[in-house]
Amino acid sequence: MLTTPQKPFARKEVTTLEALQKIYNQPLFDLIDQARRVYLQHWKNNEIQLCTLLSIKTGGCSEDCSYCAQSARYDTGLEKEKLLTTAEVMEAAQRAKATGSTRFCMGAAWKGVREGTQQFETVLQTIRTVSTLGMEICVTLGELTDEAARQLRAAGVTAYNHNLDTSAEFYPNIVTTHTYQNRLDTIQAAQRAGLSVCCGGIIGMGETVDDRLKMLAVLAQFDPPPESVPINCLVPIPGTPLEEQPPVDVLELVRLIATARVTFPTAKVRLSAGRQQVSREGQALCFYAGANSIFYGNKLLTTGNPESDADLQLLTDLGFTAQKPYSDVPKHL
Ligand code: SAM
Ligand code: DTB
Ligand code: SF4
Repeated sequence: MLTTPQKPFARKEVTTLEALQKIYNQPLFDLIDQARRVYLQHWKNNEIQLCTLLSIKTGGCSEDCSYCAQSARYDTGLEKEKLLTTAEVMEAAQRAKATGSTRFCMGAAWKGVREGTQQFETVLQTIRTVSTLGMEICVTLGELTDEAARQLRAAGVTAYNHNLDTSAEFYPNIVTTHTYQNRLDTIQAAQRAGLSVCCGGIIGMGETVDDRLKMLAVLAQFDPPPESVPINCLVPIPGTPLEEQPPVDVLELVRLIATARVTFPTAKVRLSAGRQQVSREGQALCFYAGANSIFYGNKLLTTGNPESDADLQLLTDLGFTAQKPYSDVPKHL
């Protein structure tokens, strides 16, 4: 059974675990057909959103997330970097725009942020500056207060990324320094401030398929639903407790993407971390199953991503073009 979070989000059409299992467990091509039909109802054909990531504050994080290169608890060999200046971030954002990126996502290895601190003021200034470039702006800074969320929105943030990562039941196997409920509280603070939410998870951490579906069931309770749902495949980081995890089976990835597309017809479903391990053909199947966004640029936060040229070639070969910024901002905004 799905455990209901303490403060459930109040969306009426709640999708149950049982309903999701039924969708997920269809013969693969029936599932893909269903997802494709949903996709075609809501999306202009053949556009993929290109999002570029930048780590604006790297490493030294207090949290113990077992998958993360940036936790101070594990010896991952990562070099810590302090918060980048507005000028440094702007330079990277301009490069991203020049290579065709349509969304710029800034990540910081913090447990959370609080209004009124010097570091948060710098981040706000950076957001205001980068937003002049006309790309969509996403930030992922950890836990938020209501006031910090309001200030982010006023500065020009399009979406706040804060992932649930897995089911409530499996989460304590992965993280002990904060709770699933803490994650939900931050997402609610972002939503109360009127920010769109980018929220998804990681597969390949040793969880079951039911854990993945339970995560989708919790996301389906958000009101409004997430604007984007990133599906990351674990990038195993040497030195972390998950360093030896075997790679995810691509067909399981395709099934989850298709199930996410059926559950969230108007969301960007993002084929996120781990694409270096997925062949061009595997990625093509993910797009056919409903993925319509990728991280673009040769680096994620701290690990590698396919080269931009290879991605552009893949998009060309499939007949895709880049989605324009703000071309589909959901109606509720
Ligand atoms: N500190 C913030 C937080 O925890 O929300 C923001 C940064 S954190 C790196 C953002 C997300 O990146 C995580 O929630 C997780 O989904 C994803 N991520 C981090 N390390 C990963 C890895 N090794 N493989 C796949 N996804 C990863
Ligand atoms: C998300 O869901 N995936 C991105 C973004 N949101 C911040 C991060 C992926 C990180 C992969 C591991 C790394 O590069 O450190
Ligand atoms: Fe990594 Fe974010 Fe966890 Fe810190 S809170 S260890 S940056 S995932």
